[in-house]
Amino acid sequence: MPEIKLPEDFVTYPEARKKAFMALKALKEQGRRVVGIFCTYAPQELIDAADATSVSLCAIGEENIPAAEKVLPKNLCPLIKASYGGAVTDHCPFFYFSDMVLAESTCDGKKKMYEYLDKLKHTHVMQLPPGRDGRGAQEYWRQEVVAAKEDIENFYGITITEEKLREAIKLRNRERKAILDYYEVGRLKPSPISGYELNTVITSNEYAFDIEKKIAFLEKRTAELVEKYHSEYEGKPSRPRILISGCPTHGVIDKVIKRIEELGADVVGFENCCGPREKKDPVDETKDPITALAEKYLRVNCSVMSPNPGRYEALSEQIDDYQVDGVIEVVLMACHTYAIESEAMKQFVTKEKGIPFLSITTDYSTTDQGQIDTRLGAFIELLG
Ligand code: BJ8
Repeated sequence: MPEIKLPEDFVTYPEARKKAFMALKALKEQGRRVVGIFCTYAPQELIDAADATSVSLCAIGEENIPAAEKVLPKNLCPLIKASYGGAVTDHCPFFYFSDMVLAESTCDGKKKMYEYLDKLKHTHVMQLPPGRDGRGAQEYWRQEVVAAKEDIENFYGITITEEKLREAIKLRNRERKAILDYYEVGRLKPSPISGYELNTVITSNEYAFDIEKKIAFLEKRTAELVEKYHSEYEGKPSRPRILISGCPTHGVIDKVIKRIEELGADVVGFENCCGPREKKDPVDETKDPITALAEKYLRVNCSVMSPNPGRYEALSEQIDDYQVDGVIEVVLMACHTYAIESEAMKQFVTKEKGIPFLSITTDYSTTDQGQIDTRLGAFIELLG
């Protein structure tokens, strides 16, 4: 079985979460404010500017699902069930330590789940417009950013100043740049980085609460990888290069991402929320901060937006820039918005971009691993 290229000090996602739990506990003991988030639409700068730590809440783990199914329907996306299950059972230490949750009305399942979550802990739901280009959408969403800011202020009895917002925007833009540079190592051919590492590190980094340290870590690792490319990989043959698209993959890293690489291909990029989706797009530092945040976060290319033209543009650019040989789309079971976009994505990738496309629908269980391996194996063989 081909070996996956990993750094010596590689930390798996479960290990990173365990470490983060201790770090967050220490922060709480020092009296730090903590706000939980779930989604890429969450304007983290609002939380930073409130002198609070934002933490990604657990949305993975098959063990979290049975408790959720006591309240939520079984035929719901595993990410939503694991989010609620982790919270209601206290299996998610980050939810336990959060003072409140900043959420958004993305898909129907998530927004209805938040009604139950709010009974456990104050959950502010920002109401997204159904499409980013609809009449009044921008101004409506700007008002939602204002409302979220005011709710955080009222909750903590503080004022979020413009100066604090500007500082937060600058810091998060530097973080975005460091993350983007790290992702873009995947453009090198042959890739010196494993997609398994990319997915793990970026997802684990959501638990690195010191942003300056996170930036320094990513800059160092990016420099090491570029150096490694020139000394070990440049000019050598490449394995088939895969781009991942669709739903977030942090709940299926081992089941899908790692398996693709064990079966002989390189995952070189992600066109999903585990990838550079929002990192490529900094917040405009010259504008009024609330307007700039509203504009930036409404540009996230998620299938909950209708229409969602940005996803085609992002896919097209990434296929070219990362010299991709095939796209594998991961759709979480019962995720209607990504499932519906799937046929259009297939047509776009195969007809417009002229490369093969495979869509896999799965959940967090391991019962379909054999079937997934068979499909991945056949696809990779097709790519040669
Ligand atoms: S911005 S992708 S993180 S919503 S997979 S819960 S859409 S039924 S996770 Fe997502 Fe924000 Fe979009 Fe990104 Fe619903 Fe689909 Fe489940 Fe989903």
